[in-house]
Amino acid sequence: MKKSTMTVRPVEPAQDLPGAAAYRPAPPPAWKPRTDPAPLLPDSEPHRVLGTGAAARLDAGLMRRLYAELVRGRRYNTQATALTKQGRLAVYPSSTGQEACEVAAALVLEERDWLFPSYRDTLAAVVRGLDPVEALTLLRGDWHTGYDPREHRIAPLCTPLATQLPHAVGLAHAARLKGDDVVALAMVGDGGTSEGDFHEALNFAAVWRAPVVFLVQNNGFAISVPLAKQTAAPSLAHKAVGYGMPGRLVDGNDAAAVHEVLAEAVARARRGGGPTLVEAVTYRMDAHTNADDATRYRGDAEVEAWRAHDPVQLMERELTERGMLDEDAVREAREAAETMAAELRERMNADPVLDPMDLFAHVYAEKTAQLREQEALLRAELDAEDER
Ligand SMILES: Cc1ncc(C[n+]2csc(CCOP(=O)(O)OP(=O)(O)O)c2C)c(N)n1
Repeated sequence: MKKSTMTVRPVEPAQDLPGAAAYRPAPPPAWKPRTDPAPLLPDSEPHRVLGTGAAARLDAGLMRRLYAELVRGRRYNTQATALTKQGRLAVYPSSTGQEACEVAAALVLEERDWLFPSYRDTLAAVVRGLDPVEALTLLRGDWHTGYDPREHRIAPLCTPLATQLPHAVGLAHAARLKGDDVVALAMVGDGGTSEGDFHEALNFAAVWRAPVVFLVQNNGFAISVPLAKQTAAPSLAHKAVGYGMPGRLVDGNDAAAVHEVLAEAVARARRGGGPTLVEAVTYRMDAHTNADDATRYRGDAEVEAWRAHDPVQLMERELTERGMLDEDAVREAREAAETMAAELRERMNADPVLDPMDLFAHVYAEKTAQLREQEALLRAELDAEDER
């Protein structure tokens, strides 16, 4: 076969073709991050105050108040849990082990601010001033909320995960538009951070610089689901960076540290600096609720390791060592807690007096014809019952 003498011409680069320059895309404008992510990143270790030199700057009055509320809070948790066993309370999601977060969150707010708790945060509501029995009406099954949210500026204890977060953002944003000096603090669990509402709330809050503080209590579990199966993020506080707000990590059992970090975040929100995401690393010492058996998904060793880092003892030790708390003050705090528990027992042991007609209250601003008809029927039945 005759050998081909044809030479293959290399393909000319496009720029050499006539007119090619016209099609060359313009280089993109120089890219830079829209915000410097460095100041938004959480520290590599949770912030601690107790047991460190930093405790020297503590305000004695505030620390004693935190301590007294921690003692009362622990007693509230054990008493409410006991009431579930006595059939006086349907369900109680205990915050034993998490009292530092509950107490600090409540005390850091001004009266004009708003607290948005989840179902685990009854204690925060009580520390903010809500009547201890009213705080349990939902969990006793009497009422959906059981208290007037406006009275103490405490939104209803929220059972659907993370739905309280967009509520908090909406309220805070509206307040800002109206020129009201209000900060909203919303509490959520580690499991709640996987909800769409968490994402939407944080995104909206950051874009509009809403005066909100998001407090995530990372207590290790969402019922039986451990954090490792909940997120692949380096920490929950790191999630803040993606929204453009600062993320802060704090030891959630150190009430002084939680108060300090939250106070900074509240001040930032108040001066128009926008929202902060705070992750408090803590541990749920009790089961998820009285309907859960925690021994099925976690070992005793883990629980015991956390018992050695107990929020009430941490504070008591620090204040005693610094001479800020004497035996009398400890006894006083314990006695006040016992008095509260005795009153709670007594009041919860009395059967609630509920009016069946309340079924029709608070459903519609203007009742429908059908509802009015049903209301009249029930009224007639109840009157007939009374006459019998
Ligand atoms: C939208 C929604 N999905 C599922 C549930 C059921 N549920 C109740 S508590 C819970 C776990 C929540 O864990 P976490 O957010 O970590 O809070 P914790 O109970 O530990 O305080 C789940 C899945 C719910 N209440 N709401």
